[in-house]
This record gives sequence, C-alpha cells and structure tokens, in this order.
Amino acid sequence: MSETPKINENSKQEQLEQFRVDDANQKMTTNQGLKVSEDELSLTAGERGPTLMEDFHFREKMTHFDHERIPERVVHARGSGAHGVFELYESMKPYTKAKFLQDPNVKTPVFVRFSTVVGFRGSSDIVRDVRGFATKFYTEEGNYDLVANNMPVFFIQDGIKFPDIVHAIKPEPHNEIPQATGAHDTFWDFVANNQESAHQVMWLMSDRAIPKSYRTMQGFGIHTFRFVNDQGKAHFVKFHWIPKLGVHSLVWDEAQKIAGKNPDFNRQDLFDAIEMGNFPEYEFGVQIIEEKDEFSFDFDILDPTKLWPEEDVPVKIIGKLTLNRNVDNFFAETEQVAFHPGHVVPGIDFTNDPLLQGRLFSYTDTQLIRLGGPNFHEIPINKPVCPFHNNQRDGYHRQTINKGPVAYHNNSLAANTPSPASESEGGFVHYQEKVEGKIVRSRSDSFNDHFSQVKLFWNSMSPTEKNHIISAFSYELGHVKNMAIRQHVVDMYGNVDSALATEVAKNIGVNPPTTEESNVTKSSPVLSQENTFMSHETRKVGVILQNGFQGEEVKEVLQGLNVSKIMYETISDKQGVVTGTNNVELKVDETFTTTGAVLYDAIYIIGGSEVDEAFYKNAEHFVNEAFKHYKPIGASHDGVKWLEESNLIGSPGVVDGSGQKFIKQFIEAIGAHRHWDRNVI
Ligand code: HDD
Repeated sequence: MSETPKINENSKQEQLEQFRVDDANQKMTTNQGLKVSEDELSLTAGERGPTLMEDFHFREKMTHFDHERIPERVVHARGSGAHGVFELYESMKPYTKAKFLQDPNVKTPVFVRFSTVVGFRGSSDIVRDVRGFATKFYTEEGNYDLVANNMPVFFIQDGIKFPDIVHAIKPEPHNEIPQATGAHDTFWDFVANNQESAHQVMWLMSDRAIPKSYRTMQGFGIHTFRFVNDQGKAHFVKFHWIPKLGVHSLVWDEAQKIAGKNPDFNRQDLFDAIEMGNFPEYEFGVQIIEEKDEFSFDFDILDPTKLWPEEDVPVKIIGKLTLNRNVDNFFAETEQVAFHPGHVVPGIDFTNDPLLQGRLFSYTDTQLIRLGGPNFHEIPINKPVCPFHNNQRDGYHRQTINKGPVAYHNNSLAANTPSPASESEGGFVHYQEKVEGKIVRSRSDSFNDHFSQVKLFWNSMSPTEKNHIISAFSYELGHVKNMAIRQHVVDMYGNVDSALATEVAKNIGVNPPTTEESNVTKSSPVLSQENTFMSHETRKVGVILQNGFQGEEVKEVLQGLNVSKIMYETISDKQGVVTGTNNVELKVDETFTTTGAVLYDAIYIIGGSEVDEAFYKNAEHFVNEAFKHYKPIGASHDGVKWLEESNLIGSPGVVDGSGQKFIKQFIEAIGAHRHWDRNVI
C-alpha cells in the first residue's frame, strides 16, 4: 500500500524543523563532533615557528571556507525568499484535478523567491529590470512550481534564443560593464535585430521595471498552460498574482539614488514587513480559454510575447498567497531553492509554446551545475512534503538511504515495486494532444505581429506613465554609443507609435522614425498602474524633528499613523533622543547622514525650537527631494516654514496643519502613493 500524505500549511515547516540547528550556547566542535579547545591560533612548532600540517582543525575550517561559494544563477542571481501559505477561495474542480486546487479547506505550504534578472548576486535590488516571482507549492501530489515574472510577456518566442538575449543584456564580455542594466549597446543591438522583443521591452521601459516593493508587484506565469479536469477535458489557462496592496513603483531618479543608499531596499522591505507581521498577500487569478476558442483571437495564444487582454478574457480570482515567515538561513533556503516550470502535478499541463518547451530542458540542467549534482531534490528546501520513491540512486551528496538490493524496474524481488501509479491512483498522464506536422525549424505566421499589443500597452498608459516611458527609452538609448543602433530602435518603435518614437529621437540625437505606426486604437485600462488599488497601509514616513518640537501634538499625529498601520522613523541631526515640549521624548532612529528622503514613502516635517542653519538646510533637502519624487509631505508647527520658503504650500499631496483634520488629510495623501499632478521641473 502506498502512503497517503496528509498535508497542511505547517507540513513544510515541520519537515524543515528536523534540519534547523541553533549553535548558540553550544560548545564548538569540528564537523566530526570533536570538541575544539582553541579557535584563534594555528598549531605551530614553537610560539614563533611554522604552522604544522597536523592541525586538522585549521585545515577543516579553511577547506570549508575555501569551498563556501557555489555558482550563482546564470540569470535571476539576485533574489530574496520567504515562506508562506496558499489558500483556495473556490474549487477549480470543473477545470483541473490538481489536488491543491480542489478544496478551499486545504492550505498548501509555499516558498517564494523574488529576483532581479540581470544583475549579479551582489548587485542592487533597485535597477530597471524584469523581476522574478517564483513559487513552489508543496502539495500532496508533489511540488508544483510556478516560475513567473512581474510582466506578462517575454523577450523572445523560442527557448533557443535565451542564451542570446541573456548574453546581450548581461555586462559586455570584454570589460564586464555595465552591471545589472540593459542600458548598453549589446542589449539594444539585440532588441533592434530581434523585433519580437518589442512588447517586453516596452514593459521594461515602463514603471513596472522599478517596483517599489516586492509586496506591490504583480506576477504572471506568462505562458499558456493547460488545466485538465478529472474527465480529461482541458482548458487553456494563464496564471496571475495580484498584490493586495496594489501595484506601485518608484520614479527613476529616486531608484538610482536608492541603489546607492540601500541596495537591499526590496529585500529589506520584504524581510521587515514579515518580521513586523505585515504579511505580504497576493491573490491568485486565472484566465481561462476553452480549447475550441484556440484560434478566436487576433494573436496566437501560444505566443509568449502576447498577453490576453483582461477585458476580453477576465481574470478569475481563485485564491490567496500569504508570505508569513522569513528564512532562517539565506544560503540554505533562498540560494539553494531550485525551481523548474516542469515541476507540475496532475491537472496542470504544458502547451506547445516554444519558449515553455525550451524552459522545460533548461532548469534541471542549470541546477546540476549550480547545486553540484542530481540530488538537489534532497536539499531540505527542495524536498517534497509527500513521499517519493523510485530507482534513482547515488550521485554526489546522496542523503536518502534506500534499503534493499533492488534498484530497477521491472523486478520480482520487490514484487515489481516501486510501481508506476495508474491515472486513477494519481499517476501523471500527459495530456493527449493530437499533434502532426513536418519536422521543421520554422514558426507559424501567427507569431509575426510584433507591434499591435505594444500599441495596446502604450494606449493604456496615463500621460504620466507615457512620459516615464519616453524618459526611460531616452536614458537607456542615451547610453548606447552606436548611433545606428539608436536609429534602428527609434525606427522599430515607430511601428508602435510615431509620437513616442519621435520624442525619443529628439532626446537622443537621431532622426524621427520613417516607419508607419500601428493603427490599434484599443486600450486595456487594467494595464495602467493609475488604476491599481491604493492603500496607505505599511507605508513608511520619515519624521524630521529637533529638540523643542510640539510634544503632545506630534505624539497625537504619530499615534494616528500607527493606528492606520503606517510605519515611521524619526530623523534628526544627531542620534539619541529629542525632547519636545511637555518633556515628550522620542528616540531618534536615523540622522541626515544615515538615511535619505528616497528611503521613505512620505515626509512629515516638524522641526523644533533648536533648529539651526545646518539642520534647516539638511531638512530642506529632504523636503525638496520628496517633492521632486511626487511624495506626500506633511508639515506642522515650525515645519510649515519649510513649505513656505520652498513655495510648496497648496501643491498636490502637500498637507499642513495639526490635529485630527491634519492626520486624516495626511493619511489620504499617503494612500494616493504619488502626486503626479505636481509642478515638478
Ligand atoms: Fe527562466 C531562472 C522566470 C524564460 C532559463 N527564470 C528563472 C527564475 C525565474 C524565471 C523567476 C528564478 C528562479 C529562482 O528564483 O530560483 N524564465 C522565467 C520566465 C520566463 C523564463 C517567467 C519566460 C516566460 N528561463 C526562460 C527561458 C530559459 C530560462 C526561455 C531557457 C530556455 N531561468 C532559466 C535558467 C534559470 C532561470 C537558466 C537560472 C537559474 C535557475 O534557472 O534556476 O534555467
């Protein structure tokens, strides 16, 4: 009889618990368990003599250290992970037999890793790039991995081109410059010569490429997958993650400054939010198309450079992901986790999307080099919570101790076990799609329209978002040295929108496009971040104050922020404590030298009777920078003078006053995220 696993939201944590070790308050030993008597001095012949070969403790410590690094991921090297739980709102039984999508009472443990794509492992979080959003569901039928990005389309249509796009966007090979950015010649040379990239590159130039937080970022499975139900009937499906806090981004000038002030900005935000109990939440949505409608669209639904407009194919919300636990050890969990789009469960199947087909090879292959052999599934973070049995044996670092002499199939010595499971016993049976055709290296013409959906995206942007896109193209192409490449890209985007391409051309010193723009007039409002959910919750305010501030009133405002789940940090010129009227004391969290306006969602400026000229100037810089980045600014008491002297009073998102009315208005301004209607030069 095979075991029937009982899985609940704690199953993965219970499994991991066996591997967790707390070294605190223990005696130091070697890896063989021998107690160590001295850890700072090597064994030498005489106090001033040479080190001895027999110093096994030195050798073991040094050898282990020398081997501490493993190859970083060839893409998505920089990432951050967290544990969580997936809950289903309604059964998906009519569409899929996947067990974790049947019963709303089942809670599935998950591990999620967010990432940038291009930068090395130690690069900044805050770069213009696609973000990865990979989720491992530890289900009773095995691990299901949804290896997604924060944009719904991809650069290329066929996996065979992946090494090319990655070589083009990574630092140039002769001098390994520049780091974590596409703003250089080889990337744009690739784009210009591979026009299927037009759609993804447009997203890359949009605000989506500089998410404010992993908590305010969407996820998209990109490919068309299949749901298969227990009757064997299939539907095409696309997967979505939608953050409950809405989709919010940084502005480019701010992003570049954060990259210097705190390269761990997104990682820190995720970690801190979970530590504080502000668990990030994402709803899970599916778009479903019936098999009979496969050819009913003006694009090929197997083309990964196309999205399914949500107005045509609505997103059905079916569940929720909550991230509720940080890792105990970054390397053991976040670095060693191994995802693979081919890790599926019965009821979820592939399609002939040629990009997906390529991925199905690449991911296991990459883990073999990265994690050093075929047993990476035994690493605790990768281990399924359900049992696994087969005749695979040996290899580097094998952990499982398989008993008995039989490691082959068929056999009689073990009654022909482990035996394949029939479909009714939960065995995975590939969807029996009928395929026929000649063996060719060519692609259907239905993949050839590279510009209509780019125009759809452009049409859907607000004026502010369009300006950001023009600036992003101008910045990126402005870093391209080869003028022919600049021209080529401008002509390419002339196929999308001539106003866009002409504006960019003006900024980068090339000719306006000669190409004809797309005549698509349709738009998809959900694509604009201006239509996303707005919330003040878990936003972070920088509170600038000095000795002599109005004690009671400031306390009231800070309490008001707290009650509304808004975080704050106090900022002054020195660390320690600031004292206001009525002896109200506040601990100073940061100073003008340890932090920056770019690290906050809003600024609340108060001042105090002991403000001197240096304080004034530093605080002025904070206020002006926050203003320039369209952030909410609140001021009370002495703080109002900064607004007056910088002529900011009355500007959108700038609030002054005191008491409950001020608190309410300030919180509203924070909830609006950014105030784009400001006059910023
Ligand atoms: Fe990929 C990693 C997402 C296309 C080959 N990919 C990787 C990760 C994410 C994605 C989120 C990081 C996983 C983690 O956190 O460990 N990749 C995507 C998406 C794609 C995509 C959404 C298009 C729809 N990828 C893609 C193609 C290929 C690869 C076409 C190759 C044919 N991807 C890899 C890889 C990586 C990887 C080289 C590097 C590290 C790893 O797999 O584990 O195999």
